[in-house]
Order: sequence, then C-alpha cells, then structure tokens
Amino acid sequence: MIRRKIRFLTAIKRGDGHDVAIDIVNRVTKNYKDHGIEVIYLGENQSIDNIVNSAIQEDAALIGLSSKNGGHIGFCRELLKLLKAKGANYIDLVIGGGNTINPIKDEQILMGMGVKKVFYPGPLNAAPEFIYTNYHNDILEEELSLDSYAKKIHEGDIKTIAKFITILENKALAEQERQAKWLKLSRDVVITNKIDLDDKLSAELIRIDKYINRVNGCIKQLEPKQGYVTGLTGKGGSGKSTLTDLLAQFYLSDQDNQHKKIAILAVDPTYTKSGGALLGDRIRMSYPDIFDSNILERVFMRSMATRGCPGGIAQAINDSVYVLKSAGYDSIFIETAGIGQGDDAITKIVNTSVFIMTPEYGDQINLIKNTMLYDADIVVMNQMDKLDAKLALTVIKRELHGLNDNIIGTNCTKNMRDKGISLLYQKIKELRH
Ligand code: B12
Ligand SMILES: Nc1nc2c(ncn2[C@@H]2O[C@H](COP(=O)(O)OP(=O)(O)O)[C@@H](O)[C@H]2O)c(=O)[nH]1
Ligand SMILES: [Mg+2]
Repeated sequence: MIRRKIRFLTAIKRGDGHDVAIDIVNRVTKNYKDHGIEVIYLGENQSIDNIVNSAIQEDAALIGLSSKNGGHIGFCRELLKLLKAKGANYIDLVIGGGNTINPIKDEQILMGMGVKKVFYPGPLNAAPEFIYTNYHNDILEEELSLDSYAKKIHEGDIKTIAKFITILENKALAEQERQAKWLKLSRDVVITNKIDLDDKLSAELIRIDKYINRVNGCIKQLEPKQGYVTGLTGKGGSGKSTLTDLLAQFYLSDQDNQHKKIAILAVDPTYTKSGGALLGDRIRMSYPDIFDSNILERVFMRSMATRGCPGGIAQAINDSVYVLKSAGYDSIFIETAGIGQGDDAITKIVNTSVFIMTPEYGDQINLIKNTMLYDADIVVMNQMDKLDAKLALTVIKRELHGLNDNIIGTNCTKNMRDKGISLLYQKIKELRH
C-alpha cells in the first residue's frame, strides 16, 4: 500500500485579514504525524477566481476556507458555482471560523449547498483527522483511466495537466517504494543467503510495477514542443518566489510573448516526520491580482513538495517539465526549495540556472564553499535595498572575475520598476537565443 499525499489548499477570503486561525490550521495539518498532508497556502484576502484557479492547477483534493468577518454563505455559494462551471466540482470545500459562522442556521445552509464540513473552535486536530479519514487512499488502488490524457495534455487542458502532475508525483512515490523494497530484499539476501520473495511481497511489487508502467505508457505518448527551462535557486528567504513572480510579470507584459504560455513549478520542503509540507510560494505571487483573466489563462503554477528528493527539487520535476512542454508551455520556471552550500541539482535539469543570494552569505570562506556560485549561469544579489548589499555585490563580482560576467543586483521592493530585475529578465532571454 502506498498512501496518497493529500493536497489541501487553504485561503482566507477576500476582505478578511484574520489569519491566526488559518495559521494554526496550516501548522497542525502539515505536522500531523505520518499523514503526509501537503498544505498549499494562498494567504489572506483571496478572490474566488484565484482560489478556484489555484485549486485546479494544484489539483487540490479540498479547499479549506477561513472566514471571520461574515459573508461566508455568499462566498461559498459563488465559489462552489465557479468550481462547477469549470467542471472542477471533484474538489471539495470545507470552511472554518468560530464565532462568526452560526453553528445551527449557517451550517445547515452551507452543508445544504455542498460544503463538506464546517469547523469551529475545539480540538486542534479536527481538520487533519477529517482529511485523513476521508481522503487518504492507496495510490495503487486508484483507477487510472489515462486513455484521453495525452490528447488533452496536447490541447493544453489545465485540469488534465494538473491531474497528471499528481499522477507523476504518485509515480515518484511508487518508484521510491519499489527501490526501498528491493534494497531491503537484497540486504536480506546478503545476510541469509537466500531469496525470500514471499507471495505478499511479490504481489505488491507486481502492483507497483504495473502502476509505474501504466504511467510511463502515457508519458511515452506525449510529444514535447520547444520550451525553455529556467531554474531559480538559493537559500530560503533569499527572494526566489518574489523574483519568480516579477519575472512572470515581465514575461506576460513582453510584446514578444503575446500568445505564449508560462509555467511555474515551485518546490518547498517535506517534513520527514509527518511526511507533510507547507507549500507557501503562492503567497508571494501578485501576478493574479495584476493581469486580467485572458492573460492569466497563459499562466500555470504548481507547488511541489520535495518528498524526500535531495537538492531542493522534487523527483517528479523532470516528468512534469516534459508534460508542460507537451502542453505547449514556452517558458518554464522552476523555483527550488531553499538550498544549502552543495546543492546544485537544479543545474542538471534546466537550460539556465539563476543563483539568488542576499548580503548575509557569511564571510569569504563561506562564499567560496558555495558550489552554486560557480555553477550558476547567472548570479543575483537580491535585497539590494539592504545595508551592505552594494559591498556584497562588489565582493561577488571580484570573486567571479574572469569566470562569470552575469552578476546582477536586484531589489524586489521596487517591483517591476527595478532595473536589476528588468536586466535579469533580458539576460535570461538573451541566453535563450
Ligand atoms: C483576534 C481577532 C482580531 C485580530 C486578528 C489577528 C489576526 N492576525 O488574525 C485583529 C485585532 C487584527 C482583528 C481585526 C478585526 N476584527 Co477581529 N476578531 C478577533 C477575535 C477576537 C478572535 C479571532 C481569532 O483569531 N480566534 C482564534 C482562532 C484560533 O479561533 P477560530 O477562529 O475559532 O479558529 C479555530 C476553528 O474555528 C477552526 N478554524 C478556523 N478557520 C478554519 C479554517 C479551516 C479550513 C479549518 C479546517 C478550520 C478552521 O480552527 C481554529 C483552531 O481551532 C474575533 C472574535 C472571536 N471570538 O472570534 C474578532 C472578530 C472576528 N473580529 C471582528 C471584527 C469586526 C474585526 C475588525 C473589522 C475590527 C475593526 N473594526 O477594525 C478588524 C478586521 C480585520 C480584517 N482586516 O479583516 C468581528 C467580526 C464580526 C463579523 N461578523 O463581521 C469579531 C467576531 C469580533 C466581534 N464580535 O465583533 N480581529
Ligand atoms: N527588503 C527586501 N525584501 C525582499 C526582497 N525580495 C524578497 N523580499 C522579502 O523576503 C521574504 C522572502 O521572500 P521569498 O520570495 O518568499 O523568498 P524564498 O524563500 O527564496 O522564495 C519575503 O518577505 C519577501 O517579501 C528584496 O529585494 N528586498
Ligand atoms: Mg519560495
């Protein structure tokens, strides 16, 4: 049995700034021991459009809304209506918010319109218990009807792309499980000198192989088109997501890209004990607020957890890029999870790699130990608004003198007005051609 990871998208509704409750829910849920719930957090003040579009792209099993200042009935009604209109009513909706949702009158109306559960103050594990009980099934038991997938992916169908990326992530779990089982078996052989492949184990291995082969069969039907992959990496908090958002804004505003599509794959770490993750890169994305729906149709974003894969990436990332290229995405940005000194896995899977630094890199020795500094195609000193940033940029330029000229200082507080970010966008474009 391989337990599916549950993707739970949480958000606070438009006009509501109470974030304490959802913060608690996010923390408890991702930490719920051994249950592997992946929380995708959108943040506060979220529109129905953005919640629904994000839930579809993230292939969330359910949306968890937090509401503290009234209006929950109308908001839920419209949200469910939009999910249905987009053919995405396979995504469930739950809501919480003690003291403002009337437990008798409101709950009856909410449940009547299709909300799956209303949460009130009480035991903190109520949400993860509910999710685990209702959504946690065996990947190998899932019915895989992949027949029309390749066709729909080639047509650029968002729901199919999103669902297939989930299947690719599940395939990665199956591959990990298969490897672990064979490894244990070969260790046992060394110790006992005999192969003990009992019926149960071989049946399980056959099931796993069957699953992997079915998914690979679908991948083989895909025909990837041209697509350029840029990887952004750096330590946690360096500004990877903020820069990705701004690069996406430059891309969407660029006259050269009028009908082209852009995809973002954003990786965040998995907690080993719980198997869960807090996927929080969407909070930094302001492009959904800036562009209208015609333009937003050209953007796809997916958050991924590392799920045990080293180097700040996810095992399913190569397959996912392949799918996105097959769906006609012209430019694909990968944001890694925060990395350490020797993590350069991203360089092997992208066309252009960007290493994002901040002035707080330590001293000269820490600097030269950092493999990405020498391996990246472009080095960025972000947070140029900070004290010492100019000096840090000079030190980096000196260190890379004769090795790499592509060193750029950026300041995200200036948004698209920042010359450095504009230069970074142009540099990526230049390296592509
Ligand atoms: C703390 C608080 C604030 C803080 C918020 C801090 C923060 N960062 O969140 C501050 C002071 C900033 C604030 C501001 C305001 N507040 Co206020 N606030 C509260 C208060 C006292 C507690 C809310 C809270 O955090 N509770 C603690 C959490 C942990 O409990 P909980 O929400 O019940 O959540 C639990 C469960 O319900 C469940 N849950 C909750 N959500 C979800 C979601 C999911 C998916 C799941 C699974 C579970 C779940 O899990 C949680 C843990 O068990 C409430 C009164 C109340 N008793 O609720 C008023 C209250 C919500 N606020 C109110 C108001 C009016 C305001 C302001 C408009 C005040 C003003 N005039 O400026 C502003 C608006 C702010 C904004 N931009 O939206 C009113 C709302 C009335 C209404 N119906 O509209 C209330 C009810 C107070 C009142 N009686 O007048 N507020
Ligand atoms: N002062 C300053 N803060 C920034 C800059 N770029 C990003 N930030 C902030 O740094 C924090 C981490 O940014 P984020 O993009 O999430 O970093 P990530 O973990 O690398 O993806 C957020 O609060 C950003 O608003 C910058 O140029 N200057
Ligand atoms: Mg990030």
